[in-house]
Amino acid sequence: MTNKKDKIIKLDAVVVGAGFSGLYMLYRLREAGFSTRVFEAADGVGGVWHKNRYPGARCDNESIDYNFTFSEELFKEWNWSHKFSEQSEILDYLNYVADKFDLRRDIQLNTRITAAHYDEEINRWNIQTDEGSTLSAKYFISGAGCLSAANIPKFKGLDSFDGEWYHTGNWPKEKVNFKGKRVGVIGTGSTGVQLIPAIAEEVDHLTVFQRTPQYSVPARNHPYDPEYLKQVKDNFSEFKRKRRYSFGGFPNDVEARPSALKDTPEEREKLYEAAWQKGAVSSFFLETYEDLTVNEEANETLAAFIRKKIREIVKDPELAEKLMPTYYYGTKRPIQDTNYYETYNRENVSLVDVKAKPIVEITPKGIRTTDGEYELDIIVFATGYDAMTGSLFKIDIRGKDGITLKEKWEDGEQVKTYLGIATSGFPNMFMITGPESPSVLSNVPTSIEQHVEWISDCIEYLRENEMNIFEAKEEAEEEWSKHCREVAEATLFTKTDSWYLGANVAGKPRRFLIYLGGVGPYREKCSEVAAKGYEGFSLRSSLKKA
Ligand code: NA7
Repeated sequence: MTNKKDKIIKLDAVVVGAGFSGLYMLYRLREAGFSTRVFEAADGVGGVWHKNRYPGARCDNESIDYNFTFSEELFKEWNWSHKFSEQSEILDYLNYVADKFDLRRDIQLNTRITAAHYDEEINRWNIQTDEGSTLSAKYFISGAGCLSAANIPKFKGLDSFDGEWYHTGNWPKEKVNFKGKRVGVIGTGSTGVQLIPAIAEEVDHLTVFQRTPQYSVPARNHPYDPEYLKQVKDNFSEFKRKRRYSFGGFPNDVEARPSALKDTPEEREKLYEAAWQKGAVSSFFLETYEDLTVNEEANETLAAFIRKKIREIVKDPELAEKLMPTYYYGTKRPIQDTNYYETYNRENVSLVDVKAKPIVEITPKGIRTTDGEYELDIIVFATGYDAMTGSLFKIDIRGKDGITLKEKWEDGEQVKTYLGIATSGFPNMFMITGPESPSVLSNVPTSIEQHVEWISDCIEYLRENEMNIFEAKEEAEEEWSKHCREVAEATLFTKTDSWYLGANVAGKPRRFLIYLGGVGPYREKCSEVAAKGYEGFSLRSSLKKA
């Protein structure tokens, strides 16, 4: 009798994760004739959209932009209900994609990839899963996502808590009953800002534990006008082209003005007010001024505008001061909301400043700060993710000479990738929206489609040219990493503690891991590299046939 442990499954490609990345990667590789299997730890497809089921969860990129464009038919037959879709609608969409393209037969759910070791001798990846399977693949592809490894701060005493606790990124499928409960929310990032107004009405009392006050602008979400959707769909090709070659991965038609400092205070006020009334982060970022993230003075004009709005909305001036952000606007993940600041006018909502009075421990009854104990029935951790590298480090990935990815990137002086797609020493391993690509500072589905298509084309190229080893060259990644850092350092992004820099996770090295040169220019760079026979990568043939 054989058991799973004895049987080695041989495949062309193994893909981690069944979110946007994994679904499309599977589709492309299967279409190209490669045997491919996707492994997903959760019990359904959808990636972060399967797990982020917390109340208020929705996308803050516009729905018509936040989807796939590889299939015109798919794009045209799916109808988004609102400008900003809620989590369940995006999850329905991804399930629809899985069904439409018959993807499920090659997706193994409830299965986590625990290890992936490159065997140089046979030029294959040996892959282990948590249910005991061993796989052997030519290509190991991560679609694990940039924001999927939950960051639960290591507070003393969490195990002793008598109530319920949840992290927003692993929200249960069953409804959490907040009615009549004393609830504590730790964290005021984009998640906390969505969740807080969504549960405030239901709870008995809500205590928000805030470390950094945030700038947030109104989302002004609304149902889509069918006429608008029709127009976009009728112009699909142009829409797709614009989206792919734009700076942020959004096909934005409104041009920002060059500098906030060239306008008079009255002109600026008028522009900011119009953006505030229109709503959404994109109205500020893409449609006001180009120098907001590179010039401190320009940035302050918008920061001051939002602070003024907070003072107008929050009735208690002392509370308003506690909510006052001071960092450079946009250098932490920009946020949009529905009634966030308004929620603090409610009688049953209070704010605790845990920067001034830090959390000391979780007790059986609640949370103790240096100021005293807050008794709670439920604690919600809206404390974000070990971003960019966390999901990769959860897998024991080993390249040549048994070197782990963590050893190469974290114990070495710097994460280094070439184009955020591959890293030297790890042949035939690809990362979809990996560190040092535009990833989370772009419209992510646009970036995912670009990476998936590039990777799939590359694997086809290797097959056509009878090569079976693909590896980033050290000098190319050295140069790319340096370029990424230089681009980032010319902005204000590196001047603020944020998860973009890993500053939210205790002990994580502080490094900016997102390419800020823009989606369009980045796409052109990747295409140029491919057109030159994958310049900067080493392509060869191993003696043994893989
Ligand atoms: P974020 O943006 O990382 O926000 C996490 C929040 O939790 C933020 O306010 C943090 O404060 C706070 N935090 C983290 N650790 C602690 C500790 N130890 N004590 C108190 N407060 C803490 O995560 P989100 O889930 O909101 O958003 C992540 C992305 O997911 C989002 O951008 C979307 O792209 C999807 P800090 O600001 O670090 O002081």
